[in-house]
Amino acid sequence: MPASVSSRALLLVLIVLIFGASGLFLLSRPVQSPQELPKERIPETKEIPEPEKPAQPLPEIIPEPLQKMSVEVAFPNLSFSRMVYLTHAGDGTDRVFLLLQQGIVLVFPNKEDVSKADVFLDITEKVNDAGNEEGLLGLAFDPEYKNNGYFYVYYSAIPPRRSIISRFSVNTNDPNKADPSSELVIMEVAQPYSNHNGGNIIFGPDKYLYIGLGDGGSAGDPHGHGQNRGTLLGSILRIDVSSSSRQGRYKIPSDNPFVGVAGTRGEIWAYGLRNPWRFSFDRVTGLLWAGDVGQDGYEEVDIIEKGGNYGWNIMEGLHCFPLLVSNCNRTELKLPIAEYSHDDGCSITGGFVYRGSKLRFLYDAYVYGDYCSGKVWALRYDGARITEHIEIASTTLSISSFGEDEKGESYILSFDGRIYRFKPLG
Ligand SMILES: [Ca+2]
Repeated sequence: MPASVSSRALLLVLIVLIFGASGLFLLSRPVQSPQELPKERIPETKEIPEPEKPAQPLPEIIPEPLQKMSVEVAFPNLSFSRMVYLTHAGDGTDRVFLLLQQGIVLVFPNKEDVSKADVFLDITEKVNDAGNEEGLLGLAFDPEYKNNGYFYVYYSAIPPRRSIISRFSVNTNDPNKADPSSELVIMEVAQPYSNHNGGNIIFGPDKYLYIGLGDGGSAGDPHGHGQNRGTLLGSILRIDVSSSSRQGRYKIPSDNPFVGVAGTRGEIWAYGLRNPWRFSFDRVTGLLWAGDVGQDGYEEVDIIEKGGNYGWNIMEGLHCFPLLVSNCNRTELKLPIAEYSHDDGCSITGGFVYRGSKLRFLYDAYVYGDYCSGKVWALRYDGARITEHIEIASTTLSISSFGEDEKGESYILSFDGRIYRFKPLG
């Protein structure tokens, strides 16, 4: 009967389609399962953090397994000393903005063969970069930059020794020039020592400005700033600069965790940090990822949550501090999602969750590296646990920072004076 023959044929086609497809699917499955990864690189996840506000819905993209890569120079005609950050204005122009520690912001078009960069801002006269960790350290463009021309910088100054967060404006006649006379100081924070200045500033998906401050420096946090919520040091702050003026330089969002709590500073979003050197929001999930620099033995990756105590100086990574101490009170502490020992480096440089389009096998992965060893790792996190985690590149670079362009492509800044990007092997 024609009807029955046609149903059987249809069934056969369906079977071939289903099994054929799943066969292909099996072939394209990741070769490396999480069980095969080194155990010490997959610490237990203690808690599932709630993102503050997802930036956009999760796209339906199945990332390819993480792969080893090499690096190559991204802009062969450009070279600058002590580059410490790379970012974009978020205004649709796809320009690259580059920070030089001495106090200069450069701007150039995002083209591989670009031959020169323009000076966007030069505040070297204001900046103290005498210490290795001092200088112009942070740059963030206002979420409304396209309309208001505001951007923010973080720099070190003397005397007295302090960190300054300021707003500047773009020159209304030239988009590649800022107006150096437009400075509005938003915040000043006294610094007892030259090291552990933090220096990262970024806007969250909530349009508030997040500011990273180290513990004030020296070694071992001699003044206990990390655990002291009465000081801004050793913390990531969250402030509202949307109506900043000479009268009211910033506001404290009313939903900050310690607003109204006696003996605390309302600006604090999270604390117990030693020197958060680079943190970033995942463009898709809204999670805040940080690299927190360790002291004697361990470097850590944290997912920063509202009100979280990240442990310093009770703990260094997943270990009691000092490291000879075998017991410490871990109650209420947020432990790192990952750590590595000083066998693999000496100072973490936190990066980004890769959301670009050029490297499918890196999509959805948090990338971080080490300043001393030049190693770069990537991990994937499903909201509850790490599902993949490998060393993706072994370089000879002194990685001062990672950077991200407007399209979400990643860059590596090295103190050899070059800007690098990842290059697939083979
Ligand atoms: Ca910690």
